[in-house]
Amino acid sequence: MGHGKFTVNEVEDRTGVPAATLRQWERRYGYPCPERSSSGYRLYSEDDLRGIAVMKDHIDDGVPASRAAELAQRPTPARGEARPTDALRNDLIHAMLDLDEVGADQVLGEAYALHPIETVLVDVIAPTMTDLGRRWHDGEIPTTTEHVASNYVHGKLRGLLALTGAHHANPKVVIACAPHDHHELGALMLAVLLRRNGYRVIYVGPDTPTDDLATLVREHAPTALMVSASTGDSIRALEAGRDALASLATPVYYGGAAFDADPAAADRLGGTYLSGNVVDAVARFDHLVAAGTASVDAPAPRQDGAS
Ligand code: B12
Repeated sequence: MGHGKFTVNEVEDRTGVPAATLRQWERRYGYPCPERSSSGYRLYSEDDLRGIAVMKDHIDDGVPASRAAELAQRPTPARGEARPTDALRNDLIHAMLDLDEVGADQVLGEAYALHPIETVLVDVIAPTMTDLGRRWHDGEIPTTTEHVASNYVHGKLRGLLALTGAHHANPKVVIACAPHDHHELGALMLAVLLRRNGYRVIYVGPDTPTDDLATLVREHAPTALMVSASTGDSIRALEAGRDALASLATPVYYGGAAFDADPAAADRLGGTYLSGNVVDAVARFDHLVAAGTASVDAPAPRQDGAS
């Protein structure tokens, strides 16, 4: 809004964007769309000036001009005002529907700047994937869109995991997905959050045979084994290999969408169901470790930070 008072040449002087480019943007992207004087000259407002500067910055950063034009037209949040997570999630979903990784990076950048990582994982990224999964299931989006989004999120979570580094002296936790289960994003979130809480994480990853997992756990004697399962088939695969994990001295915790739908399956497997979302699950696990009940053996004392 605001009254137009700058001619195209004045805008060029102030923003460094050539007059010809401004007219081209207007023609192609409908932005900026200045008022016209009675004789037909373009008159840009203060808001236009701000928006043009924003659009130029985005383009300089490699954002496609059409997307930059959209971003330039958004109302700027007041300083220090955190946009709520549902708005960020909506933006992330739309960036993914557009296969726009640059746009997604911007949303996540804003999210990390304004909210704790825990909140970003559980309230922005996880529900984005669930929403895309629903759209895929309903035939609204092709498999390729879901794949682009999964791979994008996978890369981001791997990056976070690498950034959180490995700890050496703290209690060790092994994390793996059920046999044949390629749904890895929840397990990665769990790994990131446990590391942030000071645990040493051995991240095994997707599709892990139970016999091999049991061997690894016997050799490394972690404080806990955590297993993620996303489908009913995965629970059946775990049940088929029940003895390998049920006979371990190490306590086994089960989680993931399949256990959220059928928590009793964890009991049938001789393990413990850890509550639904990863943040609550890690908090509960912390509590068990502090109380000395997470492991049959007394856990190593907790130390804060890396050693
Ligand atoms: C991404 C995705 C994939 C990707 C996974 C990529 C990857 N690298 O992880 C790929 C393409 C591989 C895939 C494949 C398939 N998928 Co899929 N997929 C999904 C999708 C869209 C999102 C899953 C996801 O990442 N969610 C985000 C994570 C963060 O959330 P979450 O898993 O719920 O985990 C949360 C908690 O449970 C917790 N958590 C997770 N693990 C653990 C573990 C512990 C110990 C704890 C404490 C907590 C915890 O943390 C998370 C955050 O709080 C879902 C849709 C949906 N509704 O979820 C379908 C979905 C899970 N897939 C489904 C299906 C059917 C398949 C396929 C069979 C499709 C096919 N026909 O090929 C294959 C099976 C492949 C296999 N053998 O595993 C179905 C499962 C139905 C069912 N209940 O059996 C779903 C629900 C889609 C649907 N509506 O039909 N999929």
